[in-house]
Amino acid sequence: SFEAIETGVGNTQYSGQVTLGTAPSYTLTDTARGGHKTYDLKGGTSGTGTLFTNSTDVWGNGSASNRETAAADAHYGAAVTWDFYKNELGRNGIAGDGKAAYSRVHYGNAYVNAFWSDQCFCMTYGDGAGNAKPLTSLDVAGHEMTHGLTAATAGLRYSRESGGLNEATSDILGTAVEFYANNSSDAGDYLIGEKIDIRGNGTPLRYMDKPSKDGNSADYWSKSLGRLDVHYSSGPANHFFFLLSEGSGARTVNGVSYNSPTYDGSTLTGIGRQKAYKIWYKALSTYMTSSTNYAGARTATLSAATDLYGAGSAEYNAVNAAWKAVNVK
Ligand code: ASN
Ligand code: ZN
Ligand code: CA
Repeated sequence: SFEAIETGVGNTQYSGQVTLGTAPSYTLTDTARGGHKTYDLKGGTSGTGTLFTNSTDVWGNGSASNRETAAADAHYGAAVTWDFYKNELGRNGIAGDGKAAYSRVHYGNAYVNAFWSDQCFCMTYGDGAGNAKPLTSLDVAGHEMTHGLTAATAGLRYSRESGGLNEATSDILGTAVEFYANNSSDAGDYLIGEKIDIRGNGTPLRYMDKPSKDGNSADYWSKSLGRLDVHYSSGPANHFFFLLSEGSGARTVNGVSYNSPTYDGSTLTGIGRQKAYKIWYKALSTYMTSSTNYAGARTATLSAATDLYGAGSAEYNAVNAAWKAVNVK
């Protein structure tokens, strides 16, 4: 049989007007991407919710007061992440089997978070509260979906150093997704959650060039790193990814200025973010395990760089230098 691939128009809050995968007369069902669906929890905190349905194929109006808007953002985020996995990582969905996860929006009341669940194999987004906006920005969607990818591959345990590496994997690939989208309303950056104002003071949740700018994250590995919350012990790996991609010192990318320090005062030249995320993904999916720590992440990424670019290649040497620059030797 033959199935038509339907698309509608999404008016998102964060990414402008986008094309959404929909099914006829009309639901948020992305037939071209494993059948990913987006549901309305309507303030509930359990179950699947109600599939978004509409009499027209236009979804949301760019404002959070329209309940389809968060759905448009979430549906778009899942689509771009799916395409990034497929086209950049050569991976057919989160589990590599072509099956879609699903998304749920409007979770709870004034909920200021988003999360992945292995139980439902789904992403869930709160509406925010006060200044904090809905948690449906593209980098957050890529971050949450990548928790599913990590669970399906290395399975990095969510505590101590492996937990920091789990969090960093979500920040690294969520950021890669944001760049990959090449969306004029949401240019790529090395900041996490810059659009959702989760702190209410206009600052992003995390900074990859210098993680300590958030007031909590570590820039460098130390023996006590594993005592930090996993969202802060991710710092040295996020910093590694920035240095490997862009190099050290001052740099402006898509109009955002960064200044990335090194532990030993060394000066680094980046190899570009595409090579950097391909190395990270290869390490994650081939060499890392549930108990991988920072020393293990170093050897995993060096093995991945050898596989992809050769032993002693410029890329291999850059991986080595970037880990040294965050005090992993
Ligand atoms: N939004 C958070 C995260 O993805 C939820 C959590 O704490 N796991 O890290
Ligand atoms: Zn996370
Ligand atoms: Ca970002």
